[in-house]
This record gives sequence, C-alpha cells and structure tokens, in this order.
Amino acid sequence: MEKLIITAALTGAEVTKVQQPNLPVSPDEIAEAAYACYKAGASIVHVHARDAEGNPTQSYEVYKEIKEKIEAKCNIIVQPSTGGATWHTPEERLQPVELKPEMATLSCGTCNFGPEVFMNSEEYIEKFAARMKELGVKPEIEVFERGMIENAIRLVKKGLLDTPVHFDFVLGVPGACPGTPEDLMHMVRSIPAGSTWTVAGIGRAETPLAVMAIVLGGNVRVGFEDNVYYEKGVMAESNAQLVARIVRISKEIGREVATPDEARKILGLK
Ligand code: KMH
Ligand code: ZN
Repeated sequence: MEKLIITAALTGAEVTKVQQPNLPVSPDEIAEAAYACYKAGASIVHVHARDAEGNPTQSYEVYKEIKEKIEAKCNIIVQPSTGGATWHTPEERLQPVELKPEMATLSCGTCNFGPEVFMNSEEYIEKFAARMKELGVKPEIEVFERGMIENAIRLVKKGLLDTPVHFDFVLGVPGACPGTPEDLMHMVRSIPAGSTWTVAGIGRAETPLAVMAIVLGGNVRVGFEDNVYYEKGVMAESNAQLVARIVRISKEIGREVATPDEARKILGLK
C-alpha cells in the first residue's frame, strides 16, 4: 500500500472565528497553520483565502501572498480552492489557478450546501478543467454526490482531464451525500481503476471515515474547513492537532505517512 497522504483544509469559506477562535484567516495565520500541519505530517494544504475583514475572497493577490508565505516556510503542496464560497462567480473562483499551483480543487457538479446551492454547471466545470490543463495544474476532483464521479469521467473522455484522476469525497455536507461508511464504500467502488482518492468527512464523520481510508488505501483530509471539534463538545486547538491524530492512528495501523515529495510522486505531480 502507498504511504498515506494527509491534506489539511485549514480555513474553508464558511467557518468563522466566532465558531472556531483559532481559525487561520490572515495570510500570516494561514502560512503559520500550514507550517504547523507540515510539521505534524500533512503533505498537502487546501487553501481558502479571506480578505482583511475575514470574508472569503478568491483574489489572485491574496492567494499569491498566501502561497508565497507558505512556500517560504516549507515544501508542502499548496492546493488552492476553486470552489470558493457559494456566492462567488465562476470567474472569481478560477483566479488562483493563474498562480500555476501544483494542484487545485475542481468540483464536478452542483449540490445543495446547507441552505445554499453550490453551482457547478457543465460549461464551467469544462472551462475550469481546460484552464487547469493548459497551466499544468493537477485537479483534485471534489465529489459531493455520486454523479459527480461520472462528470469527471466525462471530462477524461473529452480530453479535458488526465488520468489517473485524483478524487476527494467530501461526505456529510448538509444537503449533499451523508458521511456514512456505506456512502464512502459506494464512492470508492465507483471510481475508475488506477485512480487515487482521499476523503473529507464533515463534522463527526471526519475521524471514522479517515480510519476507513487509512485501512482501504485511500488518503485523508482533515481541518477546520470540515470539522472544528476534536471530539464531541470539545473544540480542536488547531488544524495541526487534527493532523497529528491521523498520523498517530495511521502509524498504529501500520501505514506510513507520505512526505510532500512522496505525495508528489504518488499523485504524479510535475
Ligand atoms: N466552500 C464550498 C462552497 C472547494 O474548495 O473546492 C466549496 C468548497 C470546495 O469548499
Ligand atoms: Zn474547500
């Protein structure tokens, strides 16, 4: 089995400092949190930018600042979001891809997202995929519902997405696919042979689905974007604390954790 790739999803677009006082929001805070997660064992950092008021932004300039600050500290893989917040326009969302990061997320379908709708039309999925391909950015396919896997396979058939595809199953978003073990198994059985995958369990689904992924040969995403608690009723202290728990569990199970360079090899990054 390959070594385990741990992604730290540090900030997200929805969580606030009121909900999680240690949420990293400024570029300096995000870079510091990324470095702490790197030291704890993460090899990818999934980044959402915030503006000076702490609101989600897809600004090229803010992502550039964050990327440069992280890269000055360590060689963790920087994976900006192209999902942004539900109210960002597709043009806004695509901006961080122009920085030519090694990876970026690519949501492959529309779903409810709490009280909102996370809109990803075929037209824009294809535009995002085409631009990522032009710039040599490896997409991580965000899957919130089963049909989104088929949309990714369609991108492959149209020549807009290279294989092997890397999927991220985001399970437990209110309004989209729940985060049960059965749901994860169904997703894992539905992807083309040779694909790589990770799981981001939302809220209380985070740790159980992570354990499944470690055993099944998948990979794990944790962090405040997905879950702000360490256990029921107890806030997590930091993103790195959530990463450290996964490292511990993985070692106990006998699966080693990948460094960023080992993750680059496993994912075929250039
Ligand atoms: N904030 C969500 C609406 C991604 O980063 O690619 C979308 C999201 C997905 O977080
Ligand atoms: Zn995200």
